[in-house]
Amino acid sequence: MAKHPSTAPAKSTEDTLTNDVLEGLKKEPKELSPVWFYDELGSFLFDNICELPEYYITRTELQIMHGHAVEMAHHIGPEAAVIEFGSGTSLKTRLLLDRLESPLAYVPVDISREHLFTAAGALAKDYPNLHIVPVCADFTQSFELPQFIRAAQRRIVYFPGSTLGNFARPQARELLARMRELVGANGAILIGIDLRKDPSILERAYDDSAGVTAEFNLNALRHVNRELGADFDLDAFDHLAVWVEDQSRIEMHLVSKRDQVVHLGGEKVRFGQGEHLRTEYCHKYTLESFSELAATAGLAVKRVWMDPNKQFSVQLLEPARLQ
Ligand code: AVJ
Repeated sequence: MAKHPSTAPAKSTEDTLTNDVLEGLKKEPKELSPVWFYDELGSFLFDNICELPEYYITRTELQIMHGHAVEMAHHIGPEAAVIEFGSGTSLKTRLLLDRLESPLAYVPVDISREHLFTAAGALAKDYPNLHIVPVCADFTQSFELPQFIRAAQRRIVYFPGSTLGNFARPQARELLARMRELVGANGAILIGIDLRKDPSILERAYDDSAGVTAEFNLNALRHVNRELGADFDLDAFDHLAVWVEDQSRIEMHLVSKRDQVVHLGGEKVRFGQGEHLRTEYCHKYTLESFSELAATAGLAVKRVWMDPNKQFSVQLLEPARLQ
């Protein structure tokens, strides 16, 4: 019988991942990277989050794309190569591609080969004239573009979803700077940025009444258990979403319900009752604070599109001209 190729990470990769996770668990407060949310179940839960009445983000960004993608496309111009950070299964990407004038290529960049090829395959079917060039890479590290993409009229990075909000300021700046380098002097970045608003709206968006976000948060532990052989007890943690005013961000935490010991990679990790494990940052910007951040990465805000209630923004950034 044919053996299925293993989807488990190679031993050395697993050791690296285990060390990364252990390093976070030794911090004060304890931390776990949000990448652990996204296994198959996590991606499914996230899709469900996007449909929740409290989670305004996806719906609002789509509304902005529906209303303004024509204008965005006009600013971008013809024969652009669109490089998306993350793989575009989403409607947002299609709204942009549909409005662009003879786009040259679409380059989704994703660390998950599976996501990448599913997304690329679906788009290839609907856009037979578009060069679709998937790149399997971790976009938080530098990576190479295929040579012919470098030759396009204009290179554009598309980074929807307010995913930049997951990064602390120094990492966000680094990521923006890398995008600027990737698109070059006449390129541009089209990025979705969630805006500051009443904290009670934000806390509800990250702690919905149906409990989907709680399940999504806990799933990070399930994922670590399966992938790295840990023994987190999912029933022994509570979901928490808190607004941290001085950092202008929502933080998702898991709070230990009791004193407990978790085993991982031959080590014991102790949790006290009420101890917090931080699993995600979701920074919320004002137009001013985001434009300041962009400036530190050598980028200028050229255009901002918002919904009528100014809940969310899609912003066009270009390399700032040196004086
Ligand atoms: C996918 C990073 C945009 O920060 O709103 C949703 C992830 N976390 N609910 C966000 C998320 C909890 C989401 N991003």
